[in-house]
Amino acid sequence: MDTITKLTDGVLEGDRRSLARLITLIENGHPESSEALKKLYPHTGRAHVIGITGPPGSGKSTIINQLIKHWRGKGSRVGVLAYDPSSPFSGGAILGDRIRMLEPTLDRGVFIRSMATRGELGGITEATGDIIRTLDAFGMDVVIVETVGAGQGEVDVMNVAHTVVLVVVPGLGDEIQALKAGLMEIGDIFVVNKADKEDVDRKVFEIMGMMGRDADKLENIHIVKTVATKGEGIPDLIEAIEAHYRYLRDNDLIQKMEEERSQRDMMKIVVNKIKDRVIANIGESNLKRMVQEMAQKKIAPLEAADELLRAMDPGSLRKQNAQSKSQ
Ligand SMILES: Nc1nc2c(ncn2[C@@H]2O[C@H](COP(=O)(O)OP(=O)(O)OP(=O)(O)O)[C@@H](O)[C@H]2O)c(=O)[nH]1
Ligand SMILES: [Mg+2]
Repeated sequence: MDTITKLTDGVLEGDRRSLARLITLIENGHPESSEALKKLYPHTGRAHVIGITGPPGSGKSTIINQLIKHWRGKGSRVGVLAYDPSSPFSGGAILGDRIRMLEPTLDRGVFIRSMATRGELGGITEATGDIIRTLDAFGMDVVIVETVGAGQGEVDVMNVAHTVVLVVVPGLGDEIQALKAGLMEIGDIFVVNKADKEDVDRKVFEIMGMMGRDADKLENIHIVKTVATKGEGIPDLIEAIEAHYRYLRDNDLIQKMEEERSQRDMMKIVVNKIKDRVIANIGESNLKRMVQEMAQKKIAPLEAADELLRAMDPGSLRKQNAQSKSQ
């Protein structure tokens, strides 16, 4: 307990080692990490959370390095949470520039954490929201979450990010299917990266086509062409991200998102707590018996669940007791 208090205080005081250790505890689902999160909560709500998603190798980490470089140049503090097995982060350095690769350890305004993806598609886990809040409480102005766009993951990134940037590259036919299957709806900003390759404009038109819009409405859609390795188009991307954040703030949408997020978080905790109580109430051996009976088809899961919940409800317990007494 002592350690948790120390770690929490450390995070609020801006101590990076405390931050790193607390994130590990949260990631591992350490029971005491919820104490820390409770204490950090009033200090959250300041950071702009940006999700960057897209197919493997599309250049997400390279783009993030450029974004870090820009925001650090303006004095903003940046936290990155990357579900990114290849993890080529250099903290704003251009790839290949070996000296600048040392930057993240020297620059106290950047904190990059690569996470094991543990097989979840896209990588967003139960702990992601809590880790973002921890980075927020630490004092990050921007928190970036990188996820591999493969399956359900990009949809989940919406639940944790204010602004979602979808990165695609020219000439990848198979990803079009994925885009059609709902991916397009989640992006607030579309980046066509590797614009130094052929077929860039075709890609842009494809995206517009999928969005059902005309070429002359291009300015209304946030589609940005970038060559991340050279930093080309990055100022446009930054402008699009900042404009999106302004739009959210000016229309009270941040507050609305926070409300939805809080409700979702709370309900998840309620469900887990009820589950724990139900199990504690019935006891492991009774639970095992019920499970066996369900497997033998003597009782349906719905009946078993009702029975468990009835046993939990003090009102019905009282009724049962009264009935058995009067008999
Ligand atoms: N030609 C070209 N190559 C690029 C560009 N942006 C990134 N790359 C290269 O593409 C490769 C993948 O870039 P990453 O930034 O690691 O891509 P990623 O999306 O983070 O990859 P994963 O995290 O593994 O999914 C690297 O070799 C980059 O140097 C670009 O604009 N043009
Ligand atoms: Mg990456």
